[in-house]
Amino acid sequence: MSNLKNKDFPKDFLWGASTSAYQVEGASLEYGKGPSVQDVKVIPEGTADFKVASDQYHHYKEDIALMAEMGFKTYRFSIAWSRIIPKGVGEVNPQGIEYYNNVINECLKYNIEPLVTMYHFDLPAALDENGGWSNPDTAEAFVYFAKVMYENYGDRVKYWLTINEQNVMILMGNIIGTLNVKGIDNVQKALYQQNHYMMLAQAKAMILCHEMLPGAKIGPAPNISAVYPNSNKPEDIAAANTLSAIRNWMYLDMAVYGVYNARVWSILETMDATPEINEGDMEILKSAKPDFIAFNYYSTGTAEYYPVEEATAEGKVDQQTAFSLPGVFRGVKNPNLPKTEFGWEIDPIGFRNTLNEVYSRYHLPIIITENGLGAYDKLEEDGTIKDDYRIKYLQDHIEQMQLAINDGVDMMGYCPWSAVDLISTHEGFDKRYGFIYVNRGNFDLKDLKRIPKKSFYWYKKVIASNGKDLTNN
Ligand code: BGP
Repeated sequence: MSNLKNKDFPKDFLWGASTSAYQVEGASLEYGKGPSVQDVKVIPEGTADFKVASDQYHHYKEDIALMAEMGFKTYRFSIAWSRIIPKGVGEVNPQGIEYYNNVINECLKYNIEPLVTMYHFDLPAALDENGGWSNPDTAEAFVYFAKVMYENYGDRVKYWLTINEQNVMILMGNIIGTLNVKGIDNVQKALYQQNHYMMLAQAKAMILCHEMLPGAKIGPAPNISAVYPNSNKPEDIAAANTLSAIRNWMYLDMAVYGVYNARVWSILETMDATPEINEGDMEILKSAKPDFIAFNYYSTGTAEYYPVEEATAEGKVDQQTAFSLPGVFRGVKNPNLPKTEFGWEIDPIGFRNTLNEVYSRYHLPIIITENGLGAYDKLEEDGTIKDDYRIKYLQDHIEQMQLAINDGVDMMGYCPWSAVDLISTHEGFDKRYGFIYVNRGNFDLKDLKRIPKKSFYWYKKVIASNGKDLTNN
């Protein structure tokens, strides 16, 4: 069958882009905001802290006006939990409520649909000090936070995302600064208990959303990557399937069907890492139904069988590096794929594969909430930023997304990372993703001026043509 007979993007397709509060806002301890885990973590050497970030707190009007100029139909941003509820539970900060009211209203002024992530890596530090997600009260605090958001913004926000990249927080929490296993011996068991409480928090927030806001839609937002076997040896295929279940499917099987993925559960049993499940938990998990699946896609993974006798300590891994489990699988590099300047493999065809796999498993509409290229952009003497490499990355991914639509995948939107330059999770300000350049360095704040990059004008054309014109000229 030909790949060329492309269906058009749906006419109400949500073109936009994404950011997260702690990476873009700044004003990290101002206007009544309490500290989050991101404000108190140890910042990797040589990279910026999150105090000022892109200072969107003071530039949101300008940023949203530029998004409107690009023709955005949606803007995915997150609400900082500790800006709304400084200690995570209890008192609400009116200045925080007002700030997001302003952001939401500014979006709506331009007919930009707000797509709100409720929790993006920034647990209030006060909750973290009380055990973080190991403490079941944190799940209740999240539901309270959700209620406050629904009450205040539910009249205008129609699209909600529960938790950003829960799978990355469980699997790579040490890299992104969310890990809390202080004083715990069985770390894996603690992590999967935290995961269970997060799943419950998500389920309750989805149920509450449907009760309080009948017209609204809500979904999870994990980081999903198809996983390839490193060969056609059956043991490598089993390894790839297992990694994919651990990394991807456990999170979506639970969010959509309310069940633990059987393959993962059996591995947790062998690792003595199964969570305690209280009476009634599974009923709650089963009765929560997402309206769509949002996911972040940067690349695929590749895995092979990993004999126990070859087990060694792992090297540096992050959210896009496949990890290992001796006796089961090990992540390996894929020599067929080019890499970004930061070592992330680039796989547009893998995007189509991933979209198809997700759709055939869950049959829910899909919105991409992250996809993009981190690079050392250069501000030229003439004031331009010629990010043709980013345009190429996005062109190739949009093309494959269209092929996925042609395959029958129900796509509702596409929000690359990121709308505006912001601070990377662990690699500082110099790893830029935005359509809009922010004039600052890791340590020199300069003037924080906003400058549209070449990709800004390109994306504007893509949106205006509803994805028909992807050319770069
Ligand atoms: C995802 C996160 C984002 C983001 C992005 C790029 O995992 O949801 O917050 O930052 O990855 O990653 P990085 O910032 O590490 O380059």
